[in-house]
Amino acid sequence: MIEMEGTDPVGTIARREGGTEPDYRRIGRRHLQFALAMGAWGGLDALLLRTALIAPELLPARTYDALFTTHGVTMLFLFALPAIWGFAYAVVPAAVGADRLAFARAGRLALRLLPAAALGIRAGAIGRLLGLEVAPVATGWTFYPPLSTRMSNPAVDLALVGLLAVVASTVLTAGCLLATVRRRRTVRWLDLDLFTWSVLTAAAMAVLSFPVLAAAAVFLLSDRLLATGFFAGSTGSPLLWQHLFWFFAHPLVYVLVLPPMGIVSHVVARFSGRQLVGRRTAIYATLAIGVLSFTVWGHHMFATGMDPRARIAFMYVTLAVALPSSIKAFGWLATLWRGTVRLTAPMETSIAAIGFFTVGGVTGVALAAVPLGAIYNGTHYVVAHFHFMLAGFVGLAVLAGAYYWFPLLTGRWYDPRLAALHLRLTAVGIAVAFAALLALGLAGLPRRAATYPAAYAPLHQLATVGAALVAVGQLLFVWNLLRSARSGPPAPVDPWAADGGPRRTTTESP
Ligand code: HEM
Ligand SMILES: [Cu+2]
Repeated sequence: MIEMEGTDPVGTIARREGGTEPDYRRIGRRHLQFALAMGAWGGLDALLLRTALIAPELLPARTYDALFTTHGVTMLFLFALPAIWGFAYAVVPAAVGADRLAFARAGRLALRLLPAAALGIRAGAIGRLLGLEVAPVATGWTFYPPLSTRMSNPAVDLALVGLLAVVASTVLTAGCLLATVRRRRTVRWLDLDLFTWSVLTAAAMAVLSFPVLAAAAVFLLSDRLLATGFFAGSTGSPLLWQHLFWFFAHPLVYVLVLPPMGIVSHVVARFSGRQLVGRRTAIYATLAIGVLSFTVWGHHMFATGMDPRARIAFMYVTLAVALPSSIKAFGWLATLWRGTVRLTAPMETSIAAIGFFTVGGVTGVALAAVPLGAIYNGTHYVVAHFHFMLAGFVGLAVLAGAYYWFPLLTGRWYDPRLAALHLRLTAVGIAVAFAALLALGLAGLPRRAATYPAAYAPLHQLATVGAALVAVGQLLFVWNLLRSARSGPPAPVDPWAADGGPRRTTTESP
């Protein structure tokens, strides 16, 4: 039996022994490299969007629509999701005491499907780069009919096929991870660490929700190519798409949020020098979030004229999800409270992530209230809310994971001063960019629009400054990692032992 106290179950990634790398580690590392490249591409989209918003003459409005579509789809499916699965592959098998993956073939196939997914999803842009005249996908990441059934360009079909590849890859990965824990686990269930629990919950949710996206995408493709009438025509129901889509997409949000919660839980406990306060409760809260997320999809549809009684029901279950989520946040704060805090790069990043989680949560609860949600759903308020969660919390937690596991994966240290600067630029940039959008939304400015009345210009300019800070920060991050992977100082086997941590100066002797 593994004794949890004092040891670090997820801080023991197997090292490369004599040049051979375990399958799970390699698949994880490749997922992470893919996510990094795609995050850069989706980030470039975001920069172009922000530029277009302060200099509308640079880009046609139609291009704005295309950019927010590919930005959203890329960030969610090609950056955040692969990054999370990447950490899961690299870390979970060792954390549960398994020496290899069950169904390793599924894992390898999942990895191979990712480039195919990227090709499909980004076919419009790739076609353009090759000089082809393809009209881009400009449906928004939600692909709502009738827009998505009427847009006749093949880029939409290819993007849907790309989404099918994402579904296949995700379901294979989820199955592979679940089977590995189920079959090869040597640690008792309740002794499993919180990161592993959150990955297991996310994997189970993915298995139950992603196939619904696959079905919806196949129906949509068939409406587009075979003129069937699921969502289009006199028999079709655009609302059916919304139900199917959000039945999938709300759980998706928690598939993206739970493992980052696990990373933050782990990092906060590790660098507070103690166990997470309320560890057991946090495990149950994770499972509760997983179950409840399947009941709340209607809160994305308050504005569709649904039966008011249904709206109220969706409102209450949504508010109920806030409870286990706040349990998590209070657990982190209580752990920090009397802990012996060590402000390493992953710790600082996690603390910033907790801050954004709080803002994202509070702005979200306000949206769950039917009257407010109905008003603000179509404004920049929503963009600010979900970016506080996705960029502020998920994004920063992924960075915290990168800073935590980098020395374990590469055996080398990064430069901690550059990391500190990177974190500050990123956190300040995100706060500025999305506080400005929150204000724009409260002033009633609709989202998904390239043009707006001149009075809103100063806040839009401020948001672009914030985005630029984030961009500069990420350049530092990538440079730091690339350089350190080659020539960083060697890291010990347990890099985060109490007396460890990267040295601030290279001349200091241990
Ligand atoms: C700090 C970096 C980021 C900036 C500056 C940024 C900027 C933007 C902008 C300007 C929009 C269009 C808003 C509109 O007109 O409605 C947008 C939409 C979106 N973003 Fe981001 N974003 C960032 C990071 C992220 C991340 C990390 C994710 C996900 C993990 C993400 C997911 C989305 C989604 C899903 C949409 C909605 C697309 C749609 O309406 O179809 N973003 N973002
Ligand atoms: Cu939702």
